This record gives sequence, C-alpha cells and structure tokens, in this order.
Amino acid sequence: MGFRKDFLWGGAIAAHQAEGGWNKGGKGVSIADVMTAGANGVARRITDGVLPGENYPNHEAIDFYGHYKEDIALFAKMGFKCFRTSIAWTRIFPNGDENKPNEEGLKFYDDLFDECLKYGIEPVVTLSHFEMPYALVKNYGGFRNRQCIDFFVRFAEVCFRRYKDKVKYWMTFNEINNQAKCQDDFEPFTNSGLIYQEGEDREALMYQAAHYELVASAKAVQLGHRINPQFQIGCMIAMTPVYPYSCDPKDMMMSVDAMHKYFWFTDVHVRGYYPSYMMKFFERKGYHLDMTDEDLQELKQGTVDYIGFSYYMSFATHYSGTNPEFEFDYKKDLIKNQYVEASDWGWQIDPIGLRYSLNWFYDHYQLPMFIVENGFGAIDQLEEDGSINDQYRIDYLRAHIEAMKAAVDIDGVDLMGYTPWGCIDIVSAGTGEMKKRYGFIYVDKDNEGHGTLQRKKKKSFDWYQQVINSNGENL
Ligand code: P53
Repeated sequence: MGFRKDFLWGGAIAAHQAEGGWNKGGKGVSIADVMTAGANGVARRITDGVLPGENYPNHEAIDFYGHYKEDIALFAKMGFKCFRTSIAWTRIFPNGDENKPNEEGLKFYDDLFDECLKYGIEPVVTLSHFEMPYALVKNYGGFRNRQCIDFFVRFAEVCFRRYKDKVKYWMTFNEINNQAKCQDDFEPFTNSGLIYQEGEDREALMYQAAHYELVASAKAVQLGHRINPQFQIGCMIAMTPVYPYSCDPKDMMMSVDAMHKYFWFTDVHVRGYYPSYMMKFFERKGYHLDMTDEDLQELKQGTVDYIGFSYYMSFATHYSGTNPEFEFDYKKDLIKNQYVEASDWGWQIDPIGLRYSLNWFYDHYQLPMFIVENGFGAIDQLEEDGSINDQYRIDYLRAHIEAMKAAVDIDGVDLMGYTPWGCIDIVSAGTGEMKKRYGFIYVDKDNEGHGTLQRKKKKSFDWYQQVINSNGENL
C-alpha cells in the first residue's frame, strides 16, 4: 500500500517564470518577455516587442539564472527526488529559426542538470512552457504556421542529444489544452504564439495551431525514443474537470461536451488519433484544417509514454436552455460550484477533484500519470520574527496528497510522481504578480520588482521535507 517506492517527489517551475536573465548568455526575446504585469482581474498586456517604460516581470523574475545552485541546494534539503523545469527555447535558439544552437545556452542547462544530479535529483524537463521565441511570432505568425513544427523539432532534437545522459523524463508542450479558451488573447498567445487579426475565426485558428503542435510533439517523441530508448516522454495537460451542475441529464451532457472540448488533446497525444467527436465537430463547423495523411501517420507513431498534468481546481457547467446540441461554450456555460471554496484568485479548491481526475485519466487511457503541477497561490505574510506561517498551503497540499493516496490505494491508478508548482516563489504566469506565491521557499521580491531576492524557508518547507521523507505517509 501507499506510493511506489521510487515515487518522484519534487517541485516544479518554468524557465520564464524563474530564471530572469532575459537577455543574458545570448538569449533571445521570448513571448514571456513581451508580457507586462497584470493583477487579479487585470489582464497582462502583450506588447509589440520589448518597449521602454513597461514593467516586464519575467525579465528578472527571481534570477534563478544566477541563484540556481543555492536554490537546488534547498530543494535537496527538502529531499527532492526530482525537479521539473523547462528549457527556455530562446536560450538555445534565440530567434527560433537558426540552424545552429547557442552554445552558451546549452552550457547553462548542462550546469543546471549537473547540479541536480549531484544531489541525486532527477531533472524533469518541459520543452515548451509558454516561452517560444518572439521572433517566430513576428516573422511566422507562431504556430499558425506549419514551419514551426520543424523549428520545434529541431529544438527538441538538440536538447535530446545534448542531455540524453542527464535527463530521462521529458514533456513536449506545457498545458497544450489551455488554448481551448480561444476567445481570450492570453492562452492562444502563451500556448502557440497566436495574435489574432481583426475578424479572424479564432476557434479555427486555434485548432490549426494545436494540430501543428500535436504533430510536432509526435515527431519529437519518435526522435527522442530513437536518441535514447530509455526516455520517458509525456504530454502535459491542464486538468480542470468540468462537473455537471446538477443531475439534470442536460447538465450532464454539457459536462460531457466540456470535457470533450478541453481534453481531446490527450486523446491525440495518447492514442495517436483524433476522437470521432472532434472529427464530427470540424465537419459540422466547416473547418478544413491543414491535416495531411503524413501528419496522421506521425501522430500514430509518436504517442506519449505517460500523462503529465497540472491540477489546481475544478469547474462546473449547466445547461442554459439555449443550445439543444449541448455545445459547451466556456464563456457562457461555466458556473460557480457552491460546494467548494475558492482561493483569493477565485480558483475553486477541490481535492476530491484530483482523485476524480486521476480516475478519469486512468479510465480513459491506462497510462502512468505524473502530477507535474498542483498548489495554492496565496499572499504570504512575513512575521516580525522573519517566519512565514503558510499553514493554508500545508492544508491545501495535504488534502491533495490524501486524494492522490486514495486514488492509488483504493482505485489502483498508476501514479509516478508529484511536483507541486512553484516550489520556490516565482512570477505568476496568469497575472505576472510576485505576490501570488506557491513556494516552500520565500523570495524577497514584490510586484513592483523591489526586493533583495533573498531566499527564506516557509513553514511548509519542513512539512514537505517530512512528507517526502515518509514517502507520503506522514502528512
Ligand atoms: P498562475 C490557468 C489555469 C490553470 C493553470 O498559474 C495555468 C493557467 C495559466 O495561468 O497555468 C499553469 O501562475 C502553468 C504555470 C502557472 C501555474 O499554472 O497564473 O503551467 O506556468 O504558473 C499557476 O497562478
């Protein structure tokens, strides 16, 4: 009973939210470098390149670029078995379309992974985590352009070859399904580098970009397995289950369609083909996507080894009485769940939803799963004696680990590991804030960018150390 003996306890970050050093070591401008700071309810703006006078929180972030040795030593102290981060694409290919990689960028990740391995910490690496080269957006239109498949695959190949003896666990595209929210500007940009023109069919464009990414992912998976057959290459899905608001069969069908629209991506990654409901949907909509026979072949041959996913919250949907086809529209059909509480940012807290999600994935796909993000974004208070008593974070994580345990012990799902998000405080992806903190380690920096960048353990640091130490028994 309990978690596997080799359970991968760790923590997760992404390059653009932590590293800073946005123009150091030959790095190019990424899409995260042109996003301003927002706030709760205030969207981050996407500027046309890096403009003077704007506040770009990712430019310095927490300077993990300069502090990684100190930070990894702290992770080792907590007992991390693994550490998830991403490789900033622009450190390797500053503009995305070069033929030769940037050696200084490659060297940085050699050092970073060596530092992890020195402590027996297994690197878990995402290739594309909201940080594609901005030049690919400007010059190619991002993933609306088929050429981006080749650019991504070249990037993946360089990383696989260079780190083949240092990194075993990989993921291709972070939260590839976020862009299902295609009527917003943020997700299609962060996922795919899409900037919509006036009058464009946002939905059709998003499906096209997602298709190219799925092909790029499948090609990378095949290549990775050739380079090192030991590689475990996963997909990465943002799992936010959508419950029916009531047992009204109409609400249930809304939930079915919502789950289709959010999670068909997983079908393609795992099974290697589009589910029939999506083919019918494209037909009904009259979408003629650029999807060649060769693409479909690639998808079939490049299926993933495991399902990596993030879990923060759940949603609920109801039938509004206006769409007899039960066609889910995230702008209209989501509803507040009265049975659960929410964070200060309105994220509904639902640990049982994690058990449900593990079951849902396992029922559908029977693949090993890796929870590569989970956590509680909150405002932390520095007490007068310098301590940070983040009991609320401990409570959140404990409840979620208990749910994982139930899924393993009672339901028998196959769970490989758990890497809570933002194991050290970093810049929020959604809002660009520093004050939305997830870490076991506090970083002295505020929303305006002031602070010493000094690191400090929170109460949750010792708690998580004890969780890892007991393989999840001592919560
Ligand atoms: P922040 C939306 C919904 C669920 C997860 O998010 C999301 C998002 C996008 O904001 O993103 C993931 O920082 C993502 C991370 C991100 C983390 O969740 O907005 O993979 O990069 O930081 C938390 O609180």
